[in-house]
Amino acid sequence: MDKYEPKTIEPKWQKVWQDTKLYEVSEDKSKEKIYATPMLPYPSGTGLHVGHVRNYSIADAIARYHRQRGYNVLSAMGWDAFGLPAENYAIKTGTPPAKSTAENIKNFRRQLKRLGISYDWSREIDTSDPQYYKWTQWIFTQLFKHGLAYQASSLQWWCPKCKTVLANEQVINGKCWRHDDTDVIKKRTKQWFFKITKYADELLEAIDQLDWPTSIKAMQTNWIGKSVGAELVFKLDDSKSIKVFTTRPDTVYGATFLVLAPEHPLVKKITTKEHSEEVERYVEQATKKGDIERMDDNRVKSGVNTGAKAINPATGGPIPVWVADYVLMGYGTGAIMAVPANDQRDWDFADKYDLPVVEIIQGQSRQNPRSFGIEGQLINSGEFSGGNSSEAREAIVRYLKDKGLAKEKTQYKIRDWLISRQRYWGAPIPIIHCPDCGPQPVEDKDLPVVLPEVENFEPTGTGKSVLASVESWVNVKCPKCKADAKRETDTMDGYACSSWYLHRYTDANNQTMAWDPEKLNYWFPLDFYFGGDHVVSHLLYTRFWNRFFVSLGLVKETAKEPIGKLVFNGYINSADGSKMSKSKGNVVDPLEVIDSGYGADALRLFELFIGPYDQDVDWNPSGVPGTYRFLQRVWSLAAEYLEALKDGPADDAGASRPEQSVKLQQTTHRAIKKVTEDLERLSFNTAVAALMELVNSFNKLKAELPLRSNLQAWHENLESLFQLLAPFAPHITEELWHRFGHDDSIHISAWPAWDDEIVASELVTIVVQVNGKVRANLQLSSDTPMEEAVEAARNHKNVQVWLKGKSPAKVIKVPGRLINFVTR
Ligand code: ANZ
Ligand code: ZN
Ligand code: ZN
Repeated sequence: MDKYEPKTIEPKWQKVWQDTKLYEVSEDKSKEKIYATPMLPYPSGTGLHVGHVRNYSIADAIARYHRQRGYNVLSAMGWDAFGLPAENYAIKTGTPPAKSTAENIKNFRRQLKRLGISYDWSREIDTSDPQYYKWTQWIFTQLFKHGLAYQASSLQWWCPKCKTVLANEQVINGKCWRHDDTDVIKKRTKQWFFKITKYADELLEAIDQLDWPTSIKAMQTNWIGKSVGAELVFKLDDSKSIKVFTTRPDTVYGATFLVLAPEHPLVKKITTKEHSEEVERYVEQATKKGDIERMDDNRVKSGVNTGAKAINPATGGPIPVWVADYVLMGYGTGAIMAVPANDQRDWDFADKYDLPVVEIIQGQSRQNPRSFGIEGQLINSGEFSGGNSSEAREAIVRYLKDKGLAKEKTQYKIRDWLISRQRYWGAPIPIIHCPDCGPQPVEDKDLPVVLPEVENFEPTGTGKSVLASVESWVNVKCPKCKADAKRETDTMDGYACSSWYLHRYTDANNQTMAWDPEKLNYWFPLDFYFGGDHVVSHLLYTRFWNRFFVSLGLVKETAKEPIGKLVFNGYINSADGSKMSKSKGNVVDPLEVIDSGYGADALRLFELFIGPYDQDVDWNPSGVPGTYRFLQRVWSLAAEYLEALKDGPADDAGASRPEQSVKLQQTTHRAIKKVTEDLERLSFNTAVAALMELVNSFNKLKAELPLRSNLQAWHENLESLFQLLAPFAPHITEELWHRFGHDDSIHISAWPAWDDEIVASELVTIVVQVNGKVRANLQLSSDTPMEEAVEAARNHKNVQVWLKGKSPAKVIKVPGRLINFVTR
């Protein structure tokens, strides 16, 4: 047979699959569905690298495995096409983002098609296509009409390089997510928000039942950050009071001072004259620091006294009010009651500035080292002394509540989702500002609001996008009163577009609505979602929007959570462990690997073999040559079989060895069980290892069980191997499947089944003697009946030689151990 040549067979099958629409699906109610798709990529100028390929290989293995199992499988691809890099590239080169993006998409599509992934390409989406963002805008107007999209002025993160505001989720360790060398700063601007906080509790509650990795669930839980506590009131005088948020109202008797955030509006009003200069100076330098720095608990604390005093609502005594930057304005009320006896930060602060400490938990001061944040028996706490702190919590709040000095309060860390960007390359926010009617949503019939073409992409830096300078586009009539009005000139951040593409895939070509709920409800929720990023952004936003869609009746109640199993893969770093990036020139291009002759199958196989899918790994340049050699071994086995088949059955067909074919069958069944179970638990690397072992075993067995004398057995077992390998290496298996005589695709053939009895049965080695001399060893299943064993032993070639045509006078049998033919 010819040689294994991926470069001829891969394009051939890719074309056949496309021509026969093998992976295109519709809502076939007679079949069970699996919706399994990877996160859509941002089509960067760099193209795909082998890190992306890991994600797609994993996703495709799962999709193909289920397709072989008979499911109706939806897997699709699209482009998260809006975004800053295209715009920055336009600023540098003058190439319009629409043009460079289209080119990048073309490149990505070409790369992906060369990988032979089983997408339903008829559902491909492009978030920058007006036919798509028309519906992104429609969703915006729906959110607006339901009070879930609003404009507000607030201090927001701003990246000086991007010249735009950022969402909290886009600030990583105080830097811009796109510029890890650039500190973000706070700027006061008027921005658009989506009210994700309305769903905070629901989103939090549901995390528990998600079939997601624990670490990812914990990250979302912390991001939402629910704290149950109370708001306590500390009076300054008859007209002024300070509200604090605390999770430990039970420690209020130990609150020996208050601390305001430097930005707190009361700071100016309550600071006494003699402290004002010092306070002003402190506030000025404190507000320049980032929250990240300010939240660092290991930092030496600093602060200043305002000179003001407030009344502790529990003790009735006056306590000093300080200002310190470890209290953040953006959380709770921006003020705290300091309980140095039970809070480390407050302790450090009190220690430094010599402020009083009142013990409120029994025995705490005797502990060495002193412990903070603990519960225990209350002391110095008026009528609550003697009780347990956690049990007294509610009672203390009730007691203060009766005096009008407390209320229960639940606080969340999550903030509303900042969505507006002062950038060009995004979906225009479909709002018209009317001087009389205020902001009005663009009417459905006028959607999409198409992004106008411009010549100069440079952001103005004034806080407005370049769209503000396109007068013909900006000036419109108010949809309500028809007076002169102006369009909103901000665009939506790309995360809006990607919050509903999973919905769009289910009805990607619908021209009259975002999707037909009937179609969506067939596919939703996703059974598998594959990605390795966007934990507190996309994965949270999509959950939020989906709940909103449920409330509109666009998604069924039972799909409130849109994503079933989240398969969160690790990264692939370059061989030296550093991050792959264009600037470092260490990006491994999958096409280069494929074109160097190894092919997509070897690449994909290696991406799965490289290690447990959820761990970060370093690229190994000798990996693909290794999996390529493995595929060659598979090819050679098939070739040998096909040669043997051509030659016809061997003359010595009688030499066929049932005991060895039992072993062959058992080897295969064990591999089927192993690969299936590994796939079910997403252990791709061990599944591939099991296939490699299977091929090694076949090669060994071939010596004992010649192909030519056992055509039938080998045919069946080799086909099982192909079917098991098909989800990982779809081209070579398709080719061999057809060479073995099939007309239909292997990918819709079947998933091989195993027989537990065959898998479990023990093989025993039986020593065969002729006249007391060892002449053969037989491997038989332990439950082989003795007559069959004797028969097999007699038929063994070497035994026949020594029997010299005589029939034995006596047969000595030791079950499971020995057969001795005695001829004299
Ligand atoms: C008194 C107290 C005593 C506190 C004690 C803790 C332990 P989480 O769980 O993160 O919600 N706090 C409240 N607002 C703050 C702000 N704007 N900046 C910095 N710290 C703030 O934390 C709530 C606790 O963090 C609150 O409870 C408050 O300190 C502090 F033994 O109040 B606690
Ligand atoms: Zn930036
Ligand atoms: Zn109007």
